[in-house]
Formats: sequence, structure tokens, C-alpha cells
Amino acid sequence: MKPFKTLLNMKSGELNPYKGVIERRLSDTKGMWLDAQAYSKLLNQEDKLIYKVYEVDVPQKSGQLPHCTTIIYPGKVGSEYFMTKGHFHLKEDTAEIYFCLQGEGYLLMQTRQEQVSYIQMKSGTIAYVPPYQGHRTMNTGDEEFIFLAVYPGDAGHDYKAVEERGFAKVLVEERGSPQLMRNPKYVSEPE
Ligand code: S6P
Ligand code: ZN
Repeated sequence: MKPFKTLLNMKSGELNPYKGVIERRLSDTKGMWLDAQAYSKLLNQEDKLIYKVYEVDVPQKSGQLPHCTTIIYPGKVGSEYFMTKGHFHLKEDTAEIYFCLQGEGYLLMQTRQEQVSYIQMKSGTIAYVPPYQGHRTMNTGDEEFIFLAVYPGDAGHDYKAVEERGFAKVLVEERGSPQLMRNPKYVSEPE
């Protein structure tokens, strides 16, 4: 493998060159939101783009460092901010680095034992997601929230637990600012 470089457009989050782009629309996020009625209403109006991920072409193998940018668009479903699906790493003892380029957001993390923590992110914030922590990001601002992520090539992605249970906390807007509250729909992971 040869050394290589990628150009990052700091304003749009676009990478050049990139291997692929993942687009997650509202219709890809069914069941993810607290307010099912607000979700259906919004979906009837438009199948909005919630977020996009540009991936660099790096092998998903031990020793490698795949990296990608995520662009989360501003918006809410009910009072809940637009967010990523969220995942644990399949190889759970792998960490990850998030570097915020633009906008404002939250990085929510949770262990399998339901210890929740969060980091507020703005341009220049470098966040460290330790091993064993599920992670999900939310856009709490009025513009695009853009960050670069770097993770071990053998990390793998486990979406199942979050799809089934969500996170123990949700981030909602209350009186104009983000508030983390207990997720009333959350069911604990079986022992
Ligand atoms: C990969 C890293 C990010 C996310 C991206 C989208 O380990 O954490 O690049 O993949 O932010 O989130 P998700 O939960 O849909 O993969
Ligand atoms: Zn990850």
C-alpha cells in the first residue's frame, strides 16, 4: 500500500477523493425518535436528508486507520435534534477520535452498563471515544455539524443494540437549548 493524501473541504465536509458516501434520510431512521407522530408528519412533507458520511478508501483491517467525515444537517423530529443512528464497535476494545470542523453538536456515549456521558462539540474540539462506548452524534445548531472520525480498521460496527434499545438518554430542545433527559422508551440490555 502506498502513502496517500485526501483533501478535505472544511466548509462542506466533502473529501476528495472518497471511496463512498452514505446518505441517511428520514425514512432510514424509523423507530429512532421519541415522537412517532412528529416523525410521520415530517416524513409526509419530505424525506429529508439527516446526515451524510464520506469515506476514504482504507482497508477495514487491523493496523489500518480508516477515516471519514460526517455532515449532520440542522433540524429536529419533534423536539429531538437530528442525529446519527449510533453504534458500538464490534471489537469493543477499540476507541475512536472525532474532530469537529464546523457547527455545533453533542457526542453522546454509553457503555453496555448504561453509563452515559456526553461531550459538547464545536469547531476545533477533538473528542476521544474510549473503548467499550457506544456513540451517537446530534446537531444542536442552525448550520451543518461536520466532524472527521478516525477509528481502528478492525473496529467493525454493531448497530443492533442501538436499533433495538436506543440510548438511555435523549437530547431534546427545551426553551431553546439542548437538554439531556432520560429516554422513556429505553429498555435495559439483558444481562
Ligand atoms: C465510525 C464513526 C462515524 C460514524 C458516522 C455515522 O466508527 O463513528 O464515522 O459512522 O458518524 O454514524 P453511524 O452511527 O450511522 O455509523
Ligand atoms: Zn464508531
